[in-house]
Amino acid sequence: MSARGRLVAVSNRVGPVRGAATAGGLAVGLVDALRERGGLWFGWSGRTAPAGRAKLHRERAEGITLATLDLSPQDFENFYCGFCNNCLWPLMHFRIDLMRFERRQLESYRRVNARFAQTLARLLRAGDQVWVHDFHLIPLAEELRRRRARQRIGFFLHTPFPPTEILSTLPEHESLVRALFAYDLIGFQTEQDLERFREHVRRACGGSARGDTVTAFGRELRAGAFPIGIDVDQFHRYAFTAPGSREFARMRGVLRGRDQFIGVDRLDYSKGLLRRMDAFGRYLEAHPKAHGKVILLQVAPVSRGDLASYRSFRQELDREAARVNGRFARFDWTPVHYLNRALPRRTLAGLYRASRVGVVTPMRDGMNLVAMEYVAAQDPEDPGVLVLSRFAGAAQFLREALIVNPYDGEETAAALHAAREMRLPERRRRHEALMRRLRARDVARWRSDFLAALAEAPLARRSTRKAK
Ligand code: ADQ
Repeated sequence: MSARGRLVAVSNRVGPVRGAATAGGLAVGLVDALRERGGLWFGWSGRTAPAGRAKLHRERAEGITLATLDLSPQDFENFYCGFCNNCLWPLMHFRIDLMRFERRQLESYRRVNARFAQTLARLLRAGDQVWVHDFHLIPLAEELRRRRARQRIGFFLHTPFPPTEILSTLPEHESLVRALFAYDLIGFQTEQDLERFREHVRRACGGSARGDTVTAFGRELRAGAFPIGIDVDQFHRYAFTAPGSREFARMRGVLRGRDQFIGVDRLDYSKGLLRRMDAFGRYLEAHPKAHGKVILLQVAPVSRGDLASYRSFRQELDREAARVNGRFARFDWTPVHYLNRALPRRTLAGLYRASRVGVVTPMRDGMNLVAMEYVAAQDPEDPGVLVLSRFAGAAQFLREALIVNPYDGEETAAALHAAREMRLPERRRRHEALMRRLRARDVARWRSDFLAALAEAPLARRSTRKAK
């Protein structure tokens, strides 16, 4: 491990380090590795400051150095809200109907990446291993190379990689894909994403792909699938202690013997929330006997609330939840319970465990950790059932879930019914198999596989490469 030198992680949002395990997401995946290797974590501070006054914030926590930069209010608008969330995010999720391209936003994207690279280049040491995360920072390696960074640099894409016809709708997509070739290794969530990248390189860039080596623009890199996972034992532990807690007793109390379906998602159009509400309505329509006996708890913390498209999506979802409730509610029963709040992970684990069915039905998702958390939180003696969209990366691995096409409301409604009715032996059989899959691909394996592949990525090509 020490032969690999220091680990430098770069992501749009940095931290938290303390309590990373309770924050979830990327932090869980990175903090252990950073701690082990006395690492540096670099990215946006989450704050804005006038252009001239943005400074580098540095702090140390648990042996990790955090270094963050502010964004100017203009870059927050154009880089973060604009190019990242209004252009690349919908593009990566195949939603070109929602994609908004503005040249000034692309310029801001390039400017922020260049500024990040300029600062980071000064913090790097020879022998560092640099791991860049997600679509916000695609041009970072190219900018670092321009500043003579010779370290190994890897990139991991947390979202799906879109098909070539979709990617090609992005003006200037060539420069974005070319920028990927400044990395030594790029990682995708699934084999499908990897294959779409290889296909794009062959068809749109005149390049070639052989084995894990991909060549284009006179450069060569390694590309692979590194499916992310969760910390299975930690989540299982949280859920295991939940039944003894007062909070859990309260959850049970609220349910009063009813069966709970649970959805937990950032409030984002990619997560399939509208169609999920509709499918739940169809389920109630088809099964009057379930009235009064089931509820759908949807936990959906507001995300990217600065964007008008997200605000209007929220209103639409409010209406859809109200429509289902208006149609089916009785004075003593409200079928849809809807929370716009982030919850502590222990509470989430308890909620998963108290739920008979986990409903994870994104229209498109890189992986989806909620699906995994739901499974890990179940009581092995009496587990609930996962209903999972085939368009989540997780569906490639969690084969024993009930896999649905979220565009098909009737199929999803039927799966909700089948999940609720499933007998104990089948639930146990499926749950055992799913747990084996989770353990085989947990977050520690994701991290170590990626970093081992990065350490092995050939050095030779860098000496011949000339960054453009
Ligand atoms: P996300 O789109 O954020 O991640 P997901 O993988 O489901 O989607 O991760 C969300 C995380 O946030 C989970 O750990 C979940 O527990 C947590 N969370 C959600 N709602 C919460 C709430 N109300 N309170 C507290 N925590 C909540 C992106 C990609 C995914 C990919 C991940 C990791 O879009 O496809 O799986 O990165 O690579």
